[in-house]
Amino acid sequence: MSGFRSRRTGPRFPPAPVPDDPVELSRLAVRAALGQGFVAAGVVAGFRAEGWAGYRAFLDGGLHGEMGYLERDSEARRSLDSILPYAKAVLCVAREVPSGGRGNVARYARGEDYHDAVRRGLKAVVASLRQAAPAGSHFRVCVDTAPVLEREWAVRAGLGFVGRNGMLIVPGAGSHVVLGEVLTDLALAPTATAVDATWEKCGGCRACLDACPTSAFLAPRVVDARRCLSYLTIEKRSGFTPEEESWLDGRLFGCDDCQDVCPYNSAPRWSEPAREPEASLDPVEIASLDDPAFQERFARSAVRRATPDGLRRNARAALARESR
Ligand code: B12
Repeated sequence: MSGFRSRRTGPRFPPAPVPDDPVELSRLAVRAALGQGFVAAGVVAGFRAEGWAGYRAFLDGGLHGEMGYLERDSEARRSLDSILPYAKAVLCVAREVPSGGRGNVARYARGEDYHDAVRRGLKAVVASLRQAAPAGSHFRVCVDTAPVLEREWAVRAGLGFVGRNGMLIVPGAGSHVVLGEVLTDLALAPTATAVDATWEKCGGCRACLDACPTSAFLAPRVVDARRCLSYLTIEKRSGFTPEEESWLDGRLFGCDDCQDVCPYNSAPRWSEPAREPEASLDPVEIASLDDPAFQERFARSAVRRATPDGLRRNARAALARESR
């Protein structure tokens, strides 16, 4: 969930030599990723996004609201070579987010900024790969920092499937994971068999669709971001309409409701208040936090994404609700 500057680089260097043993290199990449604590890892061979038409339909429907960067970088998401010239394969990883109970900050944003944690792990993986890969190979680490359709690539790498709530669900771990990738111009071997891109693994369950407090799902997997509390509290830059404000229910950053009711996400249940201090922010304190104090407080937190104005706006909405 972040804006980025698209790097529309043209070819600047010769493509990587063909590796002697692409299967062994892929195995090494996956082993190194699991060794870094990622809960799932896999390699896709390819560079064209197959689900781009669905992405385009999301934009054409205006479902992205004020997230103009999604429109600006739309074309770049079609193909990974818009990010890394001659890209041929992607290593995809998933990292579990902190566990915890109810708070006014979504779980993925608690504790260390996941961008930093995932990037650190992937850089270590790249260091191992470099030792085994032919000289002249190139790698680019992405953690929601480049125009990549991360969920699609993760599915194609065999990490899991996309549930009705639109989330990548890792069997055994659930959906409370964040994603990252290493793009490379090395011709790595795929670690997953042909993708079983069916959406049927939710069976008849519609818990997430029914639990969404704002009815943001237009259909299974189709989120109207303009109604999603994650968008409203993190990405929306303008003020709230009275209706939007009435939806927030005290949330200050993000929303996990469509994940917390999912049977693939077992314990701990969301019913218990979280013990971790970073699970909840004090709206009184946040409403009066000035810009430098915000920057200092959230320097190493994903909460920074909301911007000082946005987070103060959310805090004011929470306080207005308390005083009603
Ligand atoms: C914009 C964005 C948002 C927007 C829009 C969300 C949405 N559903 O589209 C808002 C602000 C609402 C949002 C909210 C959240 N987000 Co967000 N978000 C993104 C971002 C930057 C782009 C997503 C996007 O392109 N959306 C447009 C739709 C159309 O694309 P899509 O969701 O990827 O859906 C496509 C795929 O599912 C694809 N697909 C799926 N399976 C397969 C299989 C095959 C074979 C093919 C071909 C295609 C395919 O088809 C769809 C159409 O093309 C990504 C990072 C990234 N670069 O991808 C993070 C990301 C999706 N967000 C993430 C998170 C954690 C969240 C929240 C949980 C945060 C929170 N707690 O508040 C919520 C969850 C809301 C939800 N149910 O989706 C994680 C999701 C991890 C996961 N397990 O899936 C990501 C991947 C960031 C990361 N690096 O970890 N987010």
